[in-house]
Order: sequence, then C-alpha cells, then structure tokens
Amino acid sequence: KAEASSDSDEKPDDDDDDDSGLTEEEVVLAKTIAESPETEHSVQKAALVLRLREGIGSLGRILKTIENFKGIITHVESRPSKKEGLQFEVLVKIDMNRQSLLQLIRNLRQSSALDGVTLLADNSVSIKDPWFPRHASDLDNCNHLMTKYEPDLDMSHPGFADKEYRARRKVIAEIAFAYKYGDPMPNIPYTETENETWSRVFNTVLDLVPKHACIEYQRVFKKLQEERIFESHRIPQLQEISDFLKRNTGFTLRPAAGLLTARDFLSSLAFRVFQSTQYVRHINSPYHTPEPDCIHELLGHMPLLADPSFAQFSQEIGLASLGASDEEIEKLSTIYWFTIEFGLCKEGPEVKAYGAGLLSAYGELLHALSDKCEHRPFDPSTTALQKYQDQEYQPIYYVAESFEDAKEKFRRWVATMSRPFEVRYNPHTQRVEVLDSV
Ligand code: HBI
Ligand code: FE
Repeated sequence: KAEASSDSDEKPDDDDDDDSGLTEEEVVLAKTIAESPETEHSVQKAALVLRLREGIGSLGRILKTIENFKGIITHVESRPSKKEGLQFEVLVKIDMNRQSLLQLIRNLRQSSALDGVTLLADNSVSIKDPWFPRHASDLDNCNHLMTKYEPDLDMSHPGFADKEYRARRKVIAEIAFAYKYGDPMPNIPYTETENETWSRVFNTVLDLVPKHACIEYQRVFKKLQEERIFESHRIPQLQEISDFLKRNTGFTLRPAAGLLTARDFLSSLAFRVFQSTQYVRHINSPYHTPEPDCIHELLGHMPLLADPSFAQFSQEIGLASLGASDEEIEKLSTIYWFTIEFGLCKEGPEVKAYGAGLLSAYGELLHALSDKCEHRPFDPSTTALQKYQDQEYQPIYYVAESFEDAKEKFRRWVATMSRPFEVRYNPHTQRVEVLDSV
C-alpha cells in the first residue's frame, strides 16, 4: 500500500484572508497559470523591484539566481534608496515563463540580501490558487537552485580554487538540468578520485553504523551490501538505487543539479521522488561538505527511503508542502531539518541516529550522541519554530519515539495548517488529487 492521504477532516480556522503569502499581482499570475496550462511555459515580460539590504555587490548573486530560474534579464536600473537601512532599489526587467517567475519571486523573498521584492503588474483579482506540481512529470519544473555554496561563487568552498573540479561539477549539473521525467537515470562514470572520496566516507560509516544507526537504517544498509549496490570501491549509480527503492517503497530518484529551493525539494517528496545530486564533494574535504552531494544523498538518505514507515513520513512532509505559504514552507523545512537530516530516535533505553546528515558525517554523529548537546522530544509545533544553521554542529537535536509516532504527531500538526484544501496522492496515476474543503 503506497497511498498517502491526510485524514484530518475539518479545519477550524478558515478566515479567507490572504494567507498564501502572495501579493495580489502574484495571485493574478498564479491564477492565469492555473487556468491556462498553455501559458505555463509561455514567456512573459515582467518587471521586479528589488530592495537590496546590503551593498550593490550583492546584486551579482541575485542576477545569477534570476538566470538560474531561466529568466532572461533585459534591463537593470538601480538607484540609492531613501529609506533608512536600505541601500539600493533595483529595477530588473525579465523575460521568463510565468511559472518560473512565480517560483523566482518566492526564492528571492527567502534571500537575506533583500528587504523585499515587488512584482510590477497591471490589474488584480483576488483569488488564491497557487501553482504546485500535480503530477510527477511536473517535477521537471521543480529544479530551481539556491545560489548558496556553489563552488563558482563561494570562496570558502573547498572546490573554489580547483578549476578542474569546477568544470567537472558543471558537466554533471548540465546532465541534471537536461533530465526529463521518464528518461533513464543518467549514468556517470566516476573517476578514480571520486570513487576514492566515496570509499573514505563509506568506510567511516561502516565503523559507526553498528553502534549508532537506528535498526531500520542498518537493515537496509545490509541489504544494499548484499545486493552489491553499496560497495566500498565504487559510487553506486542513481539508476541502481532508484530501482532498489522502487522495489521496496515505490520511491524513485531524479538527478538534481545542486541545492534546490526548499519548496521544489519538498514538493518532489509528495510524489515519492527524491531529487538527488550526482556530483561528488572535493577530495580535500572528504568528511565535510557545505552542500548536499551524492555521497550524502546515497549514504545518508537512501537506506531509510527504503523503509516503509520512514518513506511514508517523508512523503507526508512533501504533501504538506504543496500549495503551502512561504512561512509554512519554512516550518516544514525546519521539521525536515530536525528529522530527516538530523533526527535521533529512541530504541529501548538507547538513542540512535536516523538523520541523513548524521549518518553520513562521522564528526557530527559522535557530537549528536555525546553530552555536548541537548536532546529534546520531537514535537512538530515547537520543532518547527527552532532556529538552525548549517555551518556548525547543532546544539539541539530532537528525539522521536519512533517513525510511526513522528508521523502521527506530524499529521496532527499539519491539520492546523492554513491550506484551504486537502491533497491526496494517487499512486496509480502518480497524480496529486486536490480536494476542496471550503
Ligand atoms: N536540495 N538537492 C538537494 N538535496 C537536499 O537534500 C536538499 C535540497 N534542498 C533543500 C533541502 N534539502 C532541505 O534542507 C530543506 O530545505 C527542505
Ligand atoms: Fe540531505
């Protein structure tokens, strides 16, 4: 049985205000996209006013983000701002498809370099009907990258000074961008160096797993070894892993070019699809990577996605994200962070790790299970509000009673979200069905 439906019935708080986090113009945009699928990919002219909080230097990154969303910049104009604390206002004219535009705006709103983004458009109608993927093939449009941690842009990235590494990353990223739903998973012939990097991490994981990983992880890990998918001397290909997951829980993979926006990343989970990077961290820093790489995804995430209970929990986080407001996406990301990435769970009297960020990184795993940090019981309503950072070890970890218990608590919390509709995944059609509840 591979079906997920949130079985909550009524929702108490339904004042029909604009809780979607969109301005009126964006609502219009979302509406035209929703109503006419053929406009979804058609190019439109848009103008954005960006309010830069930092100097004009941050504009480069922002323009790069626009290009990552496949926007063609036709005009840029800047002026010093009169408002205190804001340094510049920048008018950017862009040609891009409507759907990417909406996602771009959402992405820009998450940027700490910006104090705000305004879309200049004409008339306005108030209706909320945000675009989100309805079918697994719509994930072809959910591959927007965050510009954080790219080796080309980030001077502290271990690969920043290595031209050859950056070129390799580019090749692998292009392959991911070219991927379309239904294609076979691209095969990457990994180099000796890349396999060596994998091998080092794999061997540390082998040491730690028996003592510190939860039983579900250990079980699947063993199976992956028996099927010769997990071997110390070579990086497994996405296709083998995807086939393995499919046999076990119906999860499949898609190649991702890098760190995706939370919205895009979470939405794929709704379809039991995990967007996995395919490049390998730099050999000079085998035990730490500032961004997800395939070693993290494969060693950290894959085993548990083959566990039925965990797979269900993951999918439900994804389903909750569809059509959620930006604030809710932030909360869901936080829950994702403290469970799927850094979660701990009880096993009898002991505490074990199940988070992928712990199981693929030996230093933090030992830290998380030491007395140098705090353990709190997992509770979605408080966990969702916990601040976190990805630069240092976490000071706080959340402990789940079990995956089933985490899922039950999560379901109850999702029922308090503001979304005016329910979603249900139909595994036969790979389609998300939307049930209006108002
Ligand atoms: N993108 N490729 C990729 N892999 C991840 O693990 C990932 C991501 N984007 C966001 C993300 N994880 C999470 O940290 C949450 O924000 C959902
Ligand atoms: Fe991860």
